[in-house]
Amino acid sequence: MRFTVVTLFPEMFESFLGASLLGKAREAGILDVSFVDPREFATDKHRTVDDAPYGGGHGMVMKAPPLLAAIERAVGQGDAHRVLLTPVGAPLEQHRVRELARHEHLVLVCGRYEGIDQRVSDLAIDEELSIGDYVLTGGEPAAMVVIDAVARYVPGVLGEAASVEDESFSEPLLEYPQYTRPAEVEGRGVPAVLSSGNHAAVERWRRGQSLRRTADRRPDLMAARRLAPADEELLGEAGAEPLFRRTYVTLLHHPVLDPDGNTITTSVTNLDVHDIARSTATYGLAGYYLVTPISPQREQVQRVLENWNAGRGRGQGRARKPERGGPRRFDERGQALGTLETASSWQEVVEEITRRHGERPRIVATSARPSADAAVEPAALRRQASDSAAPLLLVFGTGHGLAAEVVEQSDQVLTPIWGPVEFNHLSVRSAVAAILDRLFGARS
Ligand code: 4FD
Repeated sequence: MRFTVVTLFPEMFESFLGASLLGKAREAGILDVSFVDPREFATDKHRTVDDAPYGGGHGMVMKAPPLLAAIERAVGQGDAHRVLLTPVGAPLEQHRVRELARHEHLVLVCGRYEGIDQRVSDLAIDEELSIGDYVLTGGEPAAMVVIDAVARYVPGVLGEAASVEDESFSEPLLEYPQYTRPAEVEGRGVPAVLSSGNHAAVERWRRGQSLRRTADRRPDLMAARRLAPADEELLGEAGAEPLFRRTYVTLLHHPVLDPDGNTITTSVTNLDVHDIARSTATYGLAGYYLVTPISPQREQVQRVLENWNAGRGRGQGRARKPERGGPRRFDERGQALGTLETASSWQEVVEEITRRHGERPRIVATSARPSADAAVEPAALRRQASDSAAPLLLVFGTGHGLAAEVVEQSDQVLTPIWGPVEFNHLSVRSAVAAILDRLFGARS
């Protein structure tokens, strides 16, 4: 495998390429890395490679002619895949790395200054890549990342050929924790199963840990692959429940606000009963509590529940065309409603969850308006809540949102959902779905 790096600073690569596995691979002739410096192709006596941007503004832009000439030299006679490292490129992910490794010759172009003339990319680049959402003073560290990640796929670079795919992101599961001697470090030991000599038990433990880490830290990956029944069992053995299994949604019809900011009680609507139950079931949550102090409305919801549970709605009765998929639809609806319970106050919900888990839930209020106090982003909430074993209660308000007393008694407030415009009037059903998807959904 051959890399040619177009850079003003080839010396930056020296220690990186000399050390460890890459150094050995170069010595063995498995990897070839060479450099072309665009300054060699500058034509004026000062060897200028940058200039002020057309249209004005601060900073300097890399000129096209020396860079184009350098890329042409880097490509040479044969075929090469030309990559520009830039913050506006496509995110580099393992599957892209695997594809890059299929090319015999990669030309990696490193920019400096505030960027490069767009025509370089238009005329002489096959693909723009970014190693992440941050800006570097130059593309060189990004090129090193590409070389390192791609080289792992070159046969002979890693010790055993088998170990390339056997790691994080190949199967979309995070790696399990590793331990080596000594047996005790500052009072912390090693999980006993790893010293048991029972190979099958070790494999089970490792897979359970991988699943658990993925469920907690990267629920987006978990949602993308979904849990097989065997994985469910392993996850159960791997300690505390993953966050989604100890997360509850509650929908309050009291105390909530009217448009003038008065505290009121709203009426239960059928759509909120069914649609939110379907959302909580879709993301595998522990429960959905519908709260209203109006007992006839709780009883009405209970009757709906009993209907489904007693089977009148589950495969017979009101299905218009039961012969065409009716029963299955009813079963799924019944399964969704299985997560639903009613309560007369939100304090009752907190008490019930506390009873079930032996621990008070972390209470997180939601609001469509920016809160005065620091609000927590969904990703930060997921990290914090995953780190503790406590259950999580997400509180949603009907009407014009939760009364101040609910927000005050919550541990945190979640940041509002925004699109790119000022209009912000999601139904509570849509807000629940959007927030659950941010916390527990797959990313495309
Ligand atoms: N996130 C990355 C790559 C390069 C870079 C540069 C245009 C700036 C971050 C072309 C603008 C190159 C990355 C150099 N910063 N800086 O992959």
